[in-house]
Amino acid sequence: MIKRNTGFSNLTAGYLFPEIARRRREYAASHPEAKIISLGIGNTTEPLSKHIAQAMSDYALGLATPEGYSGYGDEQGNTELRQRIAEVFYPNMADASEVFISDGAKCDIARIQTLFGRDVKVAVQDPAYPVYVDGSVVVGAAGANNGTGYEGITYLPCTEDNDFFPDLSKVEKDTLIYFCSPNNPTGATATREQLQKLVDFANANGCIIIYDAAYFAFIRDPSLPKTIFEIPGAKTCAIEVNSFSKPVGFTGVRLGWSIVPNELKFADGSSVNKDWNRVMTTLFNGASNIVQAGGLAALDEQGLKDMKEEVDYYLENGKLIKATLDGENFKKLGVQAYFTGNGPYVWAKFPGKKSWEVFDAILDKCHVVTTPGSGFGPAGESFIRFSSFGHRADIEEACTRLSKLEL
Ligand code: PGU
Repeated sequence: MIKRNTGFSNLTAGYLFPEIARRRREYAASHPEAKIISLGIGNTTEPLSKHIAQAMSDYALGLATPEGYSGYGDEQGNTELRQRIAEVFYPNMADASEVFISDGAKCDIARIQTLFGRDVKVAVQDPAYPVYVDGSVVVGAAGANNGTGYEGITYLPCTEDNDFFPDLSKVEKDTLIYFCSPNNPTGATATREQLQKLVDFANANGCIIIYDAAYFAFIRDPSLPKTIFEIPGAKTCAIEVNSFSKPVGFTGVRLGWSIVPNELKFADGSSVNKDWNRVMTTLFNGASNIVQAGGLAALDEQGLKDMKEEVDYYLENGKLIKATLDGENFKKLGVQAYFTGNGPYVWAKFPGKKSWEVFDAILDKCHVVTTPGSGFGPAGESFIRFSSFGHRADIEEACTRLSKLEL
């Protein structure tokens, strides 16, 4: 018989979000009267921009004509879209040969793990988006969980004590560092100075940063960098993964991109961009051409305007949630809530409580689904993540219910 990939036996729990969905289903089955509202998974809820939908519809209809039909495209993506992404988001920072179009940031993170293989050392912010750690375990770059975390992973606590920016001195030389800003789940958005520190550290220590900028479109403070490539030195030490999911509601449509600089090298001097090109051409067959037409529409004048409006809507939701968590009721509970206004998540500490315990209490008493902070790593214990993705009326209703929460 074929042996199981030890990476899977090393994983200690199921993936976080299906586990939350399972608990929600179970609760709903035993409480059919409950009108459950989700502030859990960061899933977009507002309709697509008509402009973008029209572009995809036109492209799809064109496929039904002899002139408009096309089959496989370039695996790295439509040249025009690669150019447009470089121009719009990375002026003087990256060119089209460094842009790779994909079916989303999560899928790129998984493929990046095949790029570095099982022998790489890994460091993550703690708490962090679970895919960095779970994916590393699956490919064997991390071992078993010893109760405080997976062997081979350096956890870098990001807490209120360090203003949610990690102490890099714990990172060994030649480590792959996952860094997410605006951060999921804490919402912390790194400043120029902080990112310069990170880049300088990586360059000095042979590290490569996997910079997840999936929430870049939420940054409203003009002093904060939207891409790691705004930082001098980043091109010799960083890869950026990014996505249309949150900016234009493509969570179901699926479209993302990565930037792998031509200057970035492995220890033997070989090009990371060339190997990434090999991964993308060999293990991926290109993003849907219909969806790429939508991506192009998202980056023209109208598309960019629609993007801003859509993100503003969610940011407004975030403010409502933050105001609720700052209210009298939560003060009594000793809750401290963090919301930067530059990301979609509100991160709240419930002192003395376990995250899953608070999750269950909020589900049971308010019929609101949240995400337990401990699901993002050991330093997330006692925290709850509130997502600001939702229809305004649902957010308002959830806030009304939350403001009466008793624990
Ligand atoms: N990167 C970060 C930091 C994310 O939070 C998410 C989604 C992604 C990437 C995924 O981007 P795609 O381009 O759509 O693949 N995080 C959500 C959804 C959960 C999930 O498993 O992706 C969340 O609630 O954290």
